[in-house]
Amino acid sequence: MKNTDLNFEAAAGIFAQYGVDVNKAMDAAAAIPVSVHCWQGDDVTGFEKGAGGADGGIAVTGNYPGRARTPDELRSDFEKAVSLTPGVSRINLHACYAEPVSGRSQDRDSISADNFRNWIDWAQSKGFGIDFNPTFFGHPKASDGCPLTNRDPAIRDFWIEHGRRCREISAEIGRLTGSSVLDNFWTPDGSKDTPADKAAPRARLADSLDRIFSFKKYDRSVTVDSVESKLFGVGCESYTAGSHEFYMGYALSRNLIICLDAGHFHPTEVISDKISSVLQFFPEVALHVSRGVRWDSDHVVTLSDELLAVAQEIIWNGFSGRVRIGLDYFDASINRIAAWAIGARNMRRALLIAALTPYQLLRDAENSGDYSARLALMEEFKTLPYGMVWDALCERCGIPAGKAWYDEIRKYEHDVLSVR
Ligand code: RNT
Ligand code: ZN
Repeated sequence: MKNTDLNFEAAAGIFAQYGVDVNKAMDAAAAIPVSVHCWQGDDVTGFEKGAGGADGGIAVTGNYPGRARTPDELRSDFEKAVSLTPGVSRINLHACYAEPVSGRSQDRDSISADNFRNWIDWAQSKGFGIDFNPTFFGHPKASDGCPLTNRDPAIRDFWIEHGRRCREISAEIGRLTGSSVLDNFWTPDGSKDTPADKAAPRARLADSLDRIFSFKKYDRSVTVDSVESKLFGVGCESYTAGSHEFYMGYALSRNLIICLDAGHFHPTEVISDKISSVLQFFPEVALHVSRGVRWDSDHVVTLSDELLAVAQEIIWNGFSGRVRIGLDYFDASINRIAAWAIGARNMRRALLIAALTPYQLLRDAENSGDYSARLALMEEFKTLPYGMVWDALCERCGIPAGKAWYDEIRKYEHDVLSVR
């Protein structure tokens, strides 16, 4: 037997002593869809003429060589990253990744599913479900960072039409793929300095959103709209119209769902703790799994306590069917495909660790009021041989165990990225 098989047998025996079926845990962790964002591969640039780029409070730093410059390059890079990530992946598209139809680019208020035909055909041929996002930034009509709260009704109308079109596109993709599309709305609307009026922009935001969401209703099995709150961003440090309270109230009253981004709260606040709260009142919740370092910096997701806590909340509570997991980070200071794969692998690794943890024993201790045992077991379980099972999961998915996956990144960098 090879080493990884021996390790797996040994690990399976240890988990079995705690009543954990390793194979069941692997299957459960691998089956949960993780929506991988397309925008790590090209620094949130997109492919429109005369528009593009991260602004409105988000920023990509770094200039590592090899950025994807075309849709085909981005698709090929995405495939590479996902091929090194075990489990079911989806692709999360942004409207700014529209492609021209018959050589003509459409502005954001006139795009349709036709602009995503290549993405849809490609995703279907690879078996990726698709999620979608309107793009309310990186555009001349959003240069003041206030698309949906703008005082100019013509600017608002433009973006309302964009939002409506993105909902139509999401519904069309959902119908074509047979897989429900999460259509996530994040808008930068806010202010660098202290506003004299915080209420009026929020009233305009609610009105703009109402005009977008009342326009048509779609079945949940086709598409679901989510709204993503935020506390602050670069250049909008003092105020964000779409705060958490705004969107909790908005989504509940309009029958939408909310999206919790790990970088969008006060730095000591964690999204893991919010999942079981919002799921008391919403049928589903969406996540943007990210990593803020001092600010909403969207660093690559690492295997942190918070990532493990997110995975535990999903798996230990049986919430996997109610949480739409998405990734949201962008780092251009390292190999972008490595960044993509490191974060996506960590999300999956955290799900596997959560599924392997003998949490029933923790809950038994808790339910019998034995908090000493609960703490003792929690600490013991932190060092169970999860890595050996992870290696086995990678091998079952055709990915080399251990650090050997990284050789593929090196090879791709040499063969493909370095000649761009
Ligand atoms: C911005 C939000 C948003 C974006 C993407 C590109 O702070 O997190 O989700 O990162 O839409
Ligand atoms: Zn986000």
